[in-house]
Amino acid sequence: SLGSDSAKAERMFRLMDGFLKNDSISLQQDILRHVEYTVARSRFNFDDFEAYQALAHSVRDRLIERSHDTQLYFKRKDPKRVYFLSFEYLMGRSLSNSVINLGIRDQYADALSQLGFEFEVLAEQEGDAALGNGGLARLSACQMDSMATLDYPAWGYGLRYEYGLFRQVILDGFQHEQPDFWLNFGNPWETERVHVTYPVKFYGIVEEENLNGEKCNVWIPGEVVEAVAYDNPIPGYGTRNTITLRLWAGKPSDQHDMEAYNTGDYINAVVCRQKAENISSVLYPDDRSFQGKELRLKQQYFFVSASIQDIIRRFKEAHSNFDEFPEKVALQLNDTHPSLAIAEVMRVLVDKEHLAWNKAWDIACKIFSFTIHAVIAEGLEKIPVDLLGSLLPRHLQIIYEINFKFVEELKKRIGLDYNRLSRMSIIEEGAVKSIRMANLAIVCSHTVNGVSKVHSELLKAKLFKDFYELWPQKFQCKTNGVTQRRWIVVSNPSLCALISKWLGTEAWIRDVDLLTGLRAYAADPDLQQEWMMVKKVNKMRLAEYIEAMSGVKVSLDAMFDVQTKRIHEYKRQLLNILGIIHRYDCIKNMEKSQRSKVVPRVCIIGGKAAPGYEIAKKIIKLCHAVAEKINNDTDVGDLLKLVFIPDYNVSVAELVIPGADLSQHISTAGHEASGTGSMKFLMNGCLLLATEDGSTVEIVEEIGADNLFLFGAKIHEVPKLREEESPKMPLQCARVIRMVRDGYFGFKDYFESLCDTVDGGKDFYLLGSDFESYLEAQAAADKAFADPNKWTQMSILSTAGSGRFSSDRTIRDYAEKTWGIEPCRFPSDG
Ligand code: GP0
Repeated sequence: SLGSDSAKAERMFRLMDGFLKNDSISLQQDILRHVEYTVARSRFNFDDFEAYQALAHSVRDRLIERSHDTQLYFKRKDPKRVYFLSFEYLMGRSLSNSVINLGIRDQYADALSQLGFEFEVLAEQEGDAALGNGGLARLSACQMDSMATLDYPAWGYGLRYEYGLFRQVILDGFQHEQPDFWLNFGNPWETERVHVTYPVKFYGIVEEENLNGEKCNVWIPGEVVEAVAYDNPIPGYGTRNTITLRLWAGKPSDQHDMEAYNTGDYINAVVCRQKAENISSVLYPDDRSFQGKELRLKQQYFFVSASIQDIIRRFKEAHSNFDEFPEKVALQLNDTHPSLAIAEVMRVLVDKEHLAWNKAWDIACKIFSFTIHAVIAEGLEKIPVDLLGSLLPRHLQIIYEINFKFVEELKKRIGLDYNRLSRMSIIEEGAVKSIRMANLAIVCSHTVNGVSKVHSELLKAKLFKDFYELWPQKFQCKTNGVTQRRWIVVSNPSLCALISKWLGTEAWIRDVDLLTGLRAYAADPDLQQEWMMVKKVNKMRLAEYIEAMSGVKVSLDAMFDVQTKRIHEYKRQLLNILGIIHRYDCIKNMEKSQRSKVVPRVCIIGGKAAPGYEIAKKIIKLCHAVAEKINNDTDVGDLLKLVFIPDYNVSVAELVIPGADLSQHISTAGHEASGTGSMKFLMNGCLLLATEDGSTVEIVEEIGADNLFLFGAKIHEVPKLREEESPKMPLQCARVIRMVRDGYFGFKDYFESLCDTVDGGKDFYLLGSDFESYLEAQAAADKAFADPNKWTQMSILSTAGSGRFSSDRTIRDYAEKTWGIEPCRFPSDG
């Protein structure tokens, strides 16, 4: 009975002595308890890594308490929830971020120092969770932090890859990929939910059956794999709310094997079981290029099916009528990767819940929204019909049905314009008949958005013009943002303290618009002095790392000029390197007396190339070849250094970004959907040298064109420039390419095809055309750097103007204008 239940609960609560305490003695006891009983080392004999593990487990206990409170509260209030479906998350490390968001970092630091440990040193023991490729994946991580902090009733769903993004190792200047088996020493942040498992089915056939006189389709699958939930707590800052990132892992299903065991094929059955685990084993390392591979499709469906089953189960716990589904559930598709969810929701509603097609479709259209990250058609996923048909026969039928009804409707609206009809169709006829996943997502979603103003406009004017004309009200813009908790508070503690001191409050950590308050002091010599000191400290950290990494000693007086991001032709790391060669060449040819005028530079480049992307790999090699030449030229000395930082990832970024003076975001205009790296640099008071692409356009609006260095062709000029008969090739550009071709940096033959991309008659990314303008922007940056006060003022204004690029702003916008959800805050701040 209820009485005894509550008595039982009360007794348990008393036994547990309430919640965990955060005073220094309790924290020390907790850490030691975990050393002894979790890590199973003697309390008196453990190393830094074991201390980190115990520390992490003690933090995890506190996260679990809060996430239980949060979930119970959500359950009680039953608000509309948003489910964020993303195939990739780049979480990086969790320790510092967690204790900061929990508000107990200093307590932990004290407790540890009394045990003879340093918090910072232990935090360095943690490896990165790198379950994603680049911008899209880190964006998901930033947005989770904002959803938690802003108290939204949100869940993240994804895949628990056993191998994250490959580790980049450089040998002789060439990139090699090493597997990232990140779970090797266990992952203290996750909780395996052995009871939260769902069967996910593949292959087989569809049969028509009679159900109470009505025809219905029954899918008889050929393979079943079990999805198991792993929950990762995401604590908000300045709130008790702690939400969940639920990642699915593949486990063999018992249902599946019965037959084999009975027929005596024991060995084969066990081997088969192992295959199931492969589904979630490895992340595809290709950034913005889709792979029509069966395993990839299996991963997508596995993730989608488990998530939808989980969402529907939670809904059904409190509701019995699917009419209420759209009032309680919003589903966000982070790019096309999870868009099979549309077909899956339809399948469940029609085949399992026996709703009429139109009713089910009506519900589906009210719950889905879709974010596009791609810029060009080639970046959009297409799944061969044959592949989908064999793996998911019922889903293929459903997609055909959706398309049939859509095209019928479309004919009524636009007439028999066959060109347009075939462009808009979800099915692409052609050599390989395939499903256009973006079209499927647009047809079903109530809201479709780009990730910066210019990107959203491009979607309407080019990529999805036909759809925009049909449904203008669906199209929105949600400019990306990054979280200041990770990118200032965690990664740049000195700057964090300085900002709070001058603003007289820490409130900007939750309310980022307050950063504009720094504008009033931008010209204040005292702030400038302190600001320079902070930059110096961060440059020192970075310089130490560079020396340890590459043996190159760099001067702290030099301008630290950084370009770190995935290697892509459109991001034009090659333009940067050619510019560096030009600078080197200029210094070499300069009268000795002139050299004192040169602003010394440390050029830093970092980023991974997709393993199969040959040109990108050649860019990495060229960077090393040029660095070898320059760094060993005593004649140039500290005037110019070039370093490649290997294995760029979230934790390396936390070190690099605060130490940068200048950062480059130099994509060919019209190619970067948004760019989110630039926002992190901006927050850290780093000046940008950039093209007018993606979100840079909005950064200019916010901080003013005279506080950054802009150059290059504008978006609307690019198509014309590409049409020109013979591409522009200024002398300086031709000269540096000649140096590469002549073997000045060695590897003559190997670099040939790379040079061809610029002077081979096409120059698709317009390096030649933008070259002079790039050099001018670089010269302007040199000039500004020579005036430290001016530079520092620009730096302060950069941080002051970065508030608009917080993911808090982005998420609030999604919540209000797309998802229709409201904060649901646990009523306590204890
Ligand atoms: C875009 F299409 N992005 C894709 C993709 O497949 N992967 C990916 O990381 C990136 C964009 O390139 C971006 O411009 C954008 O800001 C980011 O997605 C998040 O929207 C890189 O910063």
